[in-house]
Amino acid sequence: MTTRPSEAPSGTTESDQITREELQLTTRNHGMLLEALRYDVTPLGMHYVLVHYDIPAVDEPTWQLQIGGQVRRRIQLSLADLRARPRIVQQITMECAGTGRARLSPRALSQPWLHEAIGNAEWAGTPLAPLLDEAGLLDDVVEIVFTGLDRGIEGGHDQVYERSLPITEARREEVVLAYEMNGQPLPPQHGLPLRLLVPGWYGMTSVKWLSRITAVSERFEGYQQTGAYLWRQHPDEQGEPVDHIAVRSLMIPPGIPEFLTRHRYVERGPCQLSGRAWSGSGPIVRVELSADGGRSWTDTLLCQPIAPHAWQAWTSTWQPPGIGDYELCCRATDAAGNTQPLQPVWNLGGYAVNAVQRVPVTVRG
Ligand SMILES: Nc1nc2c(c(=O)[nH]1)N[C@H]1C(S)=C(S)[C@@H](COP(=O)(O)O)O[C@H]1N2
Ligand SMILES: [Mo]
Repeated sequence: MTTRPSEAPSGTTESDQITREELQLTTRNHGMLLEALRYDVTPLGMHYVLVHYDIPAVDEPTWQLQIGGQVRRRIQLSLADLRARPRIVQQITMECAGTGRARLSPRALSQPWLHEAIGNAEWAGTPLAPLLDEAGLLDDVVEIVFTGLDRGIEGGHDQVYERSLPITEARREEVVLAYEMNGQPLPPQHGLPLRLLVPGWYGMTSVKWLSRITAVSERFEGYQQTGAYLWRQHPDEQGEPVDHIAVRSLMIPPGIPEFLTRHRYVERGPCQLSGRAWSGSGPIVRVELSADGGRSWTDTLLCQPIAPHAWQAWTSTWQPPGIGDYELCCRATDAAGNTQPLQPVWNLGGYAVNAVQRVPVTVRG
């Protein structure tokens, strides 16, 4: 458990208001509209998008993936070469590690997500492990570094977007280099022409606009690895890397919204509720529902996962006892025994804030 600092640390804001910089980020990046929880596979364009810098310009005919570093044979592959390799198609639920950040105070000045940085797409690509075998990793290799084409400045330094994975993670059979999303070539915002996908890990691991894969014999210390995505309370703390997706559930907000506040109105009578739940330590074993802000809970009907790394559907019929105001919450528990907390747990970067969703609802006569 964590405590929030008495003063806002630098790079954070205590304001309830969204700052100009946060607004700028949220108009570039977008979440998935919660009503899209109704689709098993998130339609193209509705999946959340997060782009740290700019979407890079890619010349597809000349684009090549380079595999090198501590390997016996360097490999270069065109998109046609990659498409000619073994192909797997899998549904993967992705989530940004910053989901829930805007529920914290003080909060890190970054993308101020509430709940919606999620999506479940059908990705097609070629498995990474056989490519690593063909390149032949030297004995002293400890990690694989994935480099994107996008550049920017972050933490006061020029950056290319790069992240690494330990070899055992990089070799998991479901880790793929993806060139299609929902049966279409990757859209520019999702990584055209090629991206890494690491099911079960938060989104920052799944490097977009992939250009280089490098085997290294020392732990990678790039900014996105050691400067960000750390669970910590103070800036001078080393912190714990944020990696696997924390257990979470969401509901489709019922009834109709008031335009500005998005407060929900439902008519009197039985109310059908449904949503999804997922975890990087899945599957989900239980989803509960509360209509009194988390004081009492009832089990919902939970479906089996469609695929090992896809979200699971849940449904429940809520019988409001009468007209009035209610606060609906849903809470998931995964196979590893993790349950969503009732209140957000503070951390400096605002990562993995998986507290239960709260949906205020008025039942009308
Ligand atoms: N090259 C590159 N890869 C990246 C990013 C980026 O900015 N550049 N953003 C990461 C983050 S933080 C997330 S959450 C996911 C978002 O993927 P999506 O936009 O396809 O949903 O991509 C990851 N891969
Ligand atoms: Mo992210």
